[in-house]
This record gives sequence, C-alpha cells and structure tokens, in this order.
Amino acid sequence: MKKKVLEILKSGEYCSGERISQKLNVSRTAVWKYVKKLKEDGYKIESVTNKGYRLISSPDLLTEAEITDGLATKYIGKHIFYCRETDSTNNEAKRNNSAPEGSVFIAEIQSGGKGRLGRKWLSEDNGGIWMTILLKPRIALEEISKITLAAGAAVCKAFRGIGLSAGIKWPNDIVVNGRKICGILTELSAEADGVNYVALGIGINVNIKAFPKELENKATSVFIETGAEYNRAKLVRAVFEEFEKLYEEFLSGRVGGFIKDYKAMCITVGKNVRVIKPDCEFDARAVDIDREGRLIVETEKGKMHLNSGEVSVRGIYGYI
Ligand code: BT5
Repeated sequence: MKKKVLEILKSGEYCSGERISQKLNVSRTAVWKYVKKLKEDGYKIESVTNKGYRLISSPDLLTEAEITDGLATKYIGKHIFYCRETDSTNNEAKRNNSAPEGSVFIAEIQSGGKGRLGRKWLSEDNGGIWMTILLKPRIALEEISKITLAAGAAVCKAFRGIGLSAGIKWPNDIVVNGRKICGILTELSAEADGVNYVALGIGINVNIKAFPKELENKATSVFIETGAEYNRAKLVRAVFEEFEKLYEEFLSGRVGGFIKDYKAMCITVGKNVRVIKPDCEFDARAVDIDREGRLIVETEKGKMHLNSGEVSVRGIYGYI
C-alpha cells in the first residue's frame, strides 16, 4: 500500500488525503500513516491545507519503487527484492532461487561482498549498486560464461550511454581510465540435465568518493570520474534495459551479434598480456575474441583460445 501511495504522489501534483483514500479504498488515517512511513524512508513530502500532499524529492535508494518507475523491460528487474544490508546479494538470490526469472536482489550495503575465486568485493559503502539478477536459462552448462560476457557488455553500454568512456577488460571487468569500475560474479546451480538457476552478481561503483589505499590505484567510480553524483536507480534501469536485449539475443541463438558488440568494447584485444593459468604463466599478445567469447592470444608456439573460466590475464605493465 505504501508503494501505491508513492505511485500516486509520483505524479508530482498535489493530491488530497481524501482523494488518495478514495483511490486506494483505505481510511484517511491509513494514508497519513503511509505518508509518514515514506517520509521516514527519506521522501520529502509537503502537506498544504486545502491542497493535500505533494512529493518534493525522492531519496537515492535502490528500492523497487525507485527502480521500476519508468523501467522499460519485460522481465529483468520487474521484481526487486531490496534490503538495506545483506552479506551478499548473490547469497540472497541463492537463498530465494524460487523467485521468477529476472528477479533482482539488491542491497545498499554488503557485509561480505564476494569477488571471484574467494576474493573480496568492497561494498560496505552505500554509494554503489550491489545487485544480483536471477536467471533460469535452458542452456548447456558450457554456455553460461556467455551470460557473464553479455552482462559486461550491457554495463559497458550503460556507462557509455551516460558519457563515460568505459571499456571491457576481458572477460568481465569494466574499466574507466585504467581503473575498475564494475565487477561481475556469476554463480550457478546445475544438475546433469541442465541449469537450475544462475545468480548474476554485478557490482558497480557509482557515488563512492574514495577507496582504501590498497584499491586507490586500481578502482574508480562514476563520482571519481565525473566529479558528480549520479542517480543510481537510473543507472540500474539502463543496465537492465541493455542486458535484457543482449540476453534475449543470446537465448535466441544470435550469439554472434552480441559478441560483435562485446569485441568492439574490449580493451584487452591488441595488448600484450600475461596469461595466468592454475599451472603456469606466460606472456602473449591478445589478438581477437572468438564467437564463443574466448580470448585469442598469440604466442611463439601459435594461437590459443582462452576460456574465461580457466585463466585470467593481466597487462604486462599493470592491471590492463
Ligand atoms: C569481481 O571479482 O570483479 C566480481 C565482483 C562482483 C561483485 C558483485 S556485487 C553484487 C554481487 N554480490 C557479491 O557478493 N558479489 C557480486 P574479481 O575479478 O575476483 O575481482 C576482485 C578484486 O577486485 C579484488 O581482489 C580487489 O582487488 C578488487 N576490488 C574489490 N572491491 C572492489 C571495488 N568495489 N571496486 C573495484 N575493485 C574492487
């Protein structure tokens, strides 16, 4: 009901308590209580005698009401599970995996944000977008890494849409001016006959003002790059809209299409890289991305197609 009151107030016009109560078929006291709760959530609402309530401003929160207002997707982000704090939104998605496809678990703060291979993801600052999209694709296990690539391409496109010159460091770090602004962690549950669900975790540094020493030269945020805060809900919508297009393209089998987009944004191609495998490391030149999203590198011994699940690459003179 609080959400419905907010929807009415979002028109930006004055609306009397009586009209709201009639529209929603609740008492005027109930309307007053919901308005009070909205104010506690950070919404600025004025009340003027004989005119009624009017919404003046909304807080920068990643609640369902803020994200779905104007969201143009069919199913990605249509159900938002919001919490102020959780251990990890990937864990939230895994704990609630019976939710419909496209449901999103989102938090202001993560106390145990996870990177890949047991690494930590700094997300105790509420200036980020820490979220996990729950997906239920009917695809073979070996296709899953392409969803992560599609997500990387989607975030990169969303950044470019707001004027940031973002690029993708293969396979799925989004980088601006040589520093990481977004990381993606895909976890899944599968059985012999297919995938049960995919928890696609996306971490984006938006309004973070500074990073601790150990990340200072490695991480960046929209605020650090532009000098201004950005509305996180707006960026979330852009990511959902870009991702749904690429995901649908991928599911319909037109994978070539999005790999072409991915390749155009990938900054690893053309660089000398250090390839790190579990059992060895070597230098190579990254020359291309193949149709499967694998990185093609050239070494003295010839060309190799690297699978993102098995290797990581680093620039020879630094992170990229
Ligand atoms: C990643 O791992 O880049 C995947 C990060 C995924 C985070 C999202 S947030 C929502 C969802 N819930 C989770 O618990 N996780 C996902 P990896 O490639 O392993 O990179 C981890 C490394 O990035 C760390 O070892 C740090 O060096 C660096 N790092 C940590 N926090 C960072 C941050 N906020 N921004 C940039 N770099 C960071």
